[in-house]
Amino acid sequence: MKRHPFLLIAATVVATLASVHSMGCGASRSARSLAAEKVYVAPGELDKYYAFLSGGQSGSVFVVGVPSGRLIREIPVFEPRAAYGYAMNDNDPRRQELVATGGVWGDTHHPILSETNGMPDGKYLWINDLANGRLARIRLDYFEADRILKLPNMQGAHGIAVVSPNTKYIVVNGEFELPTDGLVTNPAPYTSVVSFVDPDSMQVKFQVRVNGNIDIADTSKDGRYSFSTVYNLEQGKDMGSMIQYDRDAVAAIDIPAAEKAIAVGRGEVRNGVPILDPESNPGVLTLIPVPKNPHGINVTPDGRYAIAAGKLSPTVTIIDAHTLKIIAEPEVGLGPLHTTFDDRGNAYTSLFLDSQVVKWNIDKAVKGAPDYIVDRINVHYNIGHLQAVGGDHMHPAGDYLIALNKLSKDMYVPVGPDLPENQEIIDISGEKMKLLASFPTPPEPHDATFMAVSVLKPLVHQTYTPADDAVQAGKERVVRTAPHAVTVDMTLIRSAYTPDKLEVREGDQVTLKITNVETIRDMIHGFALPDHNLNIALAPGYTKTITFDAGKPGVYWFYCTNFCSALHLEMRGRMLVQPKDSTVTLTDWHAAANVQGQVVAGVPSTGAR
Ligand code: K7E
Ligand code: CUA
Ligand code: CA
Repeated sequence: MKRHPFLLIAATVVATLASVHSMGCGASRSARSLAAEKVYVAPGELDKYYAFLSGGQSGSVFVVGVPSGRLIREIPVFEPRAAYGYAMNDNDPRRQELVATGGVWGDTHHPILSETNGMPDGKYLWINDLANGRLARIRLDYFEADRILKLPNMQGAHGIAVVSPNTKYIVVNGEFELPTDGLVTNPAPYTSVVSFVDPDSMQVKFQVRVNGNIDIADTSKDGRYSFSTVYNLEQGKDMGSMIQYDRDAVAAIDIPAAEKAIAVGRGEVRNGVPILDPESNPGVLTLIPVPKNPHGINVTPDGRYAIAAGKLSPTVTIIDAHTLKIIAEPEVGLGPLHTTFDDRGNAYTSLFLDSQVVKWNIDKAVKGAPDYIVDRINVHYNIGHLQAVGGDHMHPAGDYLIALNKLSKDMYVPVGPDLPENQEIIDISGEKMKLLASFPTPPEPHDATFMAVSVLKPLVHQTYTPADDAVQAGKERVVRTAPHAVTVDMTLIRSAYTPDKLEVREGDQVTLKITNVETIRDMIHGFALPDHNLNIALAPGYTKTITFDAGKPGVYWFYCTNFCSALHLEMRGRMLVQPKDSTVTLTDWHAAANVQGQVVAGVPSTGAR
């Protein structure tokens, strides 16, 4: 049979295409399923690690499961939130302090975990607020911030680090320099301080003055030194003058030497905190020269080296963490920002300009061997921090690494002019790095740290222990305590408010104390009040107190915001606000009386005022 030449060509092309197609797709499909298998966590199964990611300008901390990349919880810290918000309680003095020290918003960059023997012990997580110079502590048994500290004598709390191996202090770097006496008119060069904060009392024990903006922090594994990168040794007040010198520094503070000087009263007390001036206290501060405007500083898990990232220089500087001598300055690529580690002597450095993670062998780099670069992998796109599981602790796991990328470009469906940030999970268990999966986050995680789920699982609480002043079931009441003040003690349990009716008058200040008296885990109830800027939620055992203005006359339904039972929609109650000049008699409300169906004697109208 004679074949038409065109058909023959067409058939060949189709066959070729088919074979190419099936080959390409087959190969990528098996690579994909291999990758998928490493990050797939079946429904009902648990992740192996928590990753705590800073939330940047969101002011929060994101808790992500690894390897799945699932967002498990957002911990609101410098951010008001109905449930779990920091001190979301009007009569909590921490609330007023928060507002007075910069407001309820913040810019979180560096999550760090409390350590015992150089490993996370599951007690606390700290996070900085760069914007307002604050440090927050999160209790990991509740996943809630319990203390926020405003740091005196400094502005811009940037790098923070736990003093290893047993969390002696939290080191906080003051990034933005200030006049030493705090006076605007002082013409002297501005300086800054590194703060040493007690982890339990959350008090600043002492500060050490350092010239030049102090950026990122880490500590030696033996508790001896804190290391901070300094990018403005010039003490310039504008960008041009901050990049004059060829070399800036890593500031190494000898912690025992500083403690000794403080103990003999060598600190100058300012705002209640002693500040050590290194010039009159030799031995406290060593400045190690590194290429200009460095960024990250990371100590190797074995405690031998501190590695400073060049940022403007394509190198990292390897410093001996005991002698403080520079050992080597290997080239790694363009825009090195941060470094993390595996359990096999390798370092992984993020390259912002190259959009890569570079893996390099520390011993080889130290010895000057030419083949110290092990591997490079592209990330998407423009990575800032990176963290390997345990890379910031003494025993890294060497399995997963998260790349925290600033730009996602076309990785996700478009969501307006701004796109989510892109975090990528990379398998570092082999010689070559393998990109496994990516997940988006709201802007903007700067850094991450990991903890094994097995450490925290037995420590996490199921319910709150009720506070001493919790409202008890049967003791609910509505009482007029002053001519224009009403106190309400309320309880919540599936699925009702007690009391479910509040009578007040225009111009009243209402102080509402609510306790969720549920005793089973996870049974949250909400209390949202229309047109009163009031939206709170309470976990079992929790009590919150809110004071608010009764507002305009009318009927307002408060309702539960958390689906709690088949009668969740019916979980509602009324606040009746009578006009100022109303002659209606308001009634006090008492639980016991209510149960007996008696009317409690009315309180006279306060219309005449
Ligand atoms: Cu590099 Cu604030 Cu840690 Cu951002 S900082 S990237
Ligand atoms: Cu309580 Cu819904
Ligand atoms: Ca500089």
